[in-house]
This record gives sequence, C-alpha cells and structure tokens, in this order.
Amino acid sequence: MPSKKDRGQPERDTAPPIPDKARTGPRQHQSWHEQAADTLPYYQKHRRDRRPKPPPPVAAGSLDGDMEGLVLSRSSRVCWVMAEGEELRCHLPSRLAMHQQSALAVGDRVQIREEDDGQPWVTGVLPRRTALSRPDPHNPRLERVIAANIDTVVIVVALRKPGLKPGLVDRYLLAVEKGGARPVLCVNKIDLAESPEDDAEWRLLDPYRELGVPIFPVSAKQEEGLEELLADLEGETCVLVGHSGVGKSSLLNAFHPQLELTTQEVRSEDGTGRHTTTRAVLYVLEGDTQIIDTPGIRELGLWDLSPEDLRGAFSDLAAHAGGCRFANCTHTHEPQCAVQAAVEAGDLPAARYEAYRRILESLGDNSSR
Ligand SMILES: Nc1nc2c(ncn2[C@@H]2O[C@H](COP(=O)(O)OP(=O)(O)OP(=O)(O)O)[C@@H](O)[C@H]2O)c(=O)[nH]1
Ligand SMILES: [Mg+2]
Ligand SMILES: [Zn+2]
Repeated sequence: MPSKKDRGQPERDTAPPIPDKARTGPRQHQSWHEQAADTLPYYQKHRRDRRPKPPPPVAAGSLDGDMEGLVLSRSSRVCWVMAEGEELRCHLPSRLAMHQQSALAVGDRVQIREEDDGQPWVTGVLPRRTALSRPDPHNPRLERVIAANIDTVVIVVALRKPGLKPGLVDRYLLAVEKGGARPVLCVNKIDLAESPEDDAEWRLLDPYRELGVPIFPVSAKQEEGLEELLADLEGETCVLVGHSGVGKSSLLNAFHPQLELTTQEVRSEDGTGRHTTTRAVLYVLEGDTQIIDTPGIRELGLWDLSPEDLRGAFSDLAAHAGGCRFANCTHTHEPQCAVQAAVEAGDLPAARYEAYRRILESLGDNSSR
C-alpha cells in the first residue's frame, strides 16, 4: 500500500494510540478506495462508465459445463437457473452446497450440465462483476452474498410505516461501494408523507442528495414516480433491499402486476414489517430489466470493512481529513481534527459524523448483523 508520502502528500505526525474499540476491526487489507486511487466524490466513482473491477476468483468448479445460465433463486442444495430460455431446477454438488451462501448467489452466471442421472447439475460459477455482501449473522467470518452481478442496488426506504432509519442507508452505501455496484435511494409510500417542504423526514435525505446518490420518491400503492425509477433502471440488473415492510415486493408488483408477489401489512403497533419475502428471487421485466426482490433485514453487518476503509468511504468526511493534524486521524479523540471542526462549523452534517462514529464503534464490536 503506498504511503501518503509516496502519493505526494505532505508528511504529517502520527496520531496518538486510538481507543481499543476503533482499533479492533476486521483484518487489514488494501481497501477498494485505495485501489481506486482517486479522490472523486462518492457517486462519481460509480457512474456507469466506470472501468470494471477485476473479477474475483472463480467460486467453484471447472468451467467446461455444457450450458451457461443465470441463477434466479436458490434453496438448500438446488437452484433455479434460466438457461437457453428455460427455467431449470439444478442440483448443487456438495463442494458448492457446503459454501452456498458465499459461493452461489442470485444473479450469478453458472455452468450447468445434464449428468448421467438425467438431471441438470451446476458445474461451476463464473467470476462476478459485482456483488452485494454481508457477514453471516451466525458467523461473522463467513461472507453471505445477497446478490451478484448487479448494476444497481435500489435501497428502498419509507418515510412512514416503517419510519426512515438513516443508519441502514449509511450501511448499505458502504456495502454497495465495496461490492462495486451503483446505489440509488427509492423513497416509497410518499402517499403517507406530508409535502416535502413540510416534512422533517425529507431532510434526513439531504446528506445523500449532497453525496450525489440519486433519490426517487415513489408510491407503489398510488403508482407515483414509478416510471422515472424504471427508466433509470432500464436494461440493468438491480436488487431491491431494505427493511421489511418498506414495500419492495409491492414495487415489483406495481412494475409488473402479473407477478402477484405476496405482500403483508406492517404491524400496527410499531409499523415494522412481517418478513414476508423469505428468499431472493430474480424477475425479468420488459426492456430486459432484471430485478431481484430480497427478504427485508433488521440490520446490515459490513463485510470485511476496516476502520481505514470506513474513513475513505465516508467521502464527505474524508474531504476534510486533509486538514487534520494527524495523517491517521480517526476523527474521534485526536486534537486539531479538521473533520470535527467542520461539524462544529456546520460545514458537515452532524448526522453524517454521528453515523461514522456509530459504524466505527460497531466495527470494534465485530458486529455481525
Ligand atoms: N400506503 C402505502 N402502502 C404501501 C406502499 N407500498 C407498499 N405498501 C404496503 O406496505 C406493506 C408492506 O409491503 P411489502 O411489499 O410486503 O414490503 P416488503 O418490503 O416486500 O417486505 P418484506 O418482504 O417483509 O421484506 C403492504 O401492506 C403494502 O400494501 C405505498 O406506496 N403506500
Ligand atoms: Mg417482500
Ligand atoms: Zn480528524
């Protein structure tokens, strides 16, 4: 990893020891933003004309199968694959089934072959272009791939029922950046909200607007704003993610009513969803848009993210970090921290700084969900 000095930046002091919480993150590695070696703001790094990332290693198997296909969904030891216009139920060899959560995801391209038993089997998984991952909630050392080869991750939120939780959006943005896809924010259920001018919740979205994340206000119920969102996603492979009950499946039904996906009212007591969708499924819409519906989650753990990665990925904070006294400033306890000064001066939203602090602390906890 090149030092700051090698990159032509002035040498600065080394910060005093960081508190234990901030130090104990996942293993250190050369982070994706360092590899990118540029200082572009967050969203500009994710424009569609960006250079493709080098593919990760092949997950499993030899690649001399007979047919190539697209994984539509998966279950224990089997997956459904679209190959040559047909939907095939394919078996997984045990070497793949054993690592199914990381080795095979919806959106993966696989090689399949009809074996002697007359059944189609997956023989290998092709390298992924992008992925959206999280740690396994039961074992944070294992990667769980939510979706593979996606162009865009649509982070779905609602302003009411359930209320907007920016913490989850912050975490998704980090995971999306790491996986190489493009983020967009879809604000559903606007029929339940006041007008944007009057609604304090809308202001929670300001930092994301400033980061350049596209925001689409929609109502799946009243079919508002859907055309704009669909036009933005046209021809892409996308995944809908977010809390349970925000309306991911309802959006897909609104895009394509024949799907008739099951949806359920949120709980009246606290407005939380009922975890209706239980597995990720890819649907192909008109215009060759592929959309993956996923189960809602409670929290999103961050896969393989070090405190250094986090500092770089919060690009709005990082833009001020050059003024910190210490080159390795964590913006928590160090004197003469330009990031904290910017928050105090109102040049950086306090909410973003607090989000950074919360996530940094959770890395120390080795948070798994
Ligand atoms: N008022 C209103 N309600 C909506 C809208 N979109 C969805 N809903 C309702 O919100 C509830 C939850 O919708 P779902 O589509 O099941 O939510 P989900 O995100 O797929 O939830 P999980 O599958 O549990 O992750 C349902 O009762 C929908 O009718 C909307 O635009 N406005
Ligand atoms: Mg659903
Ligand atoms: Zn600092």
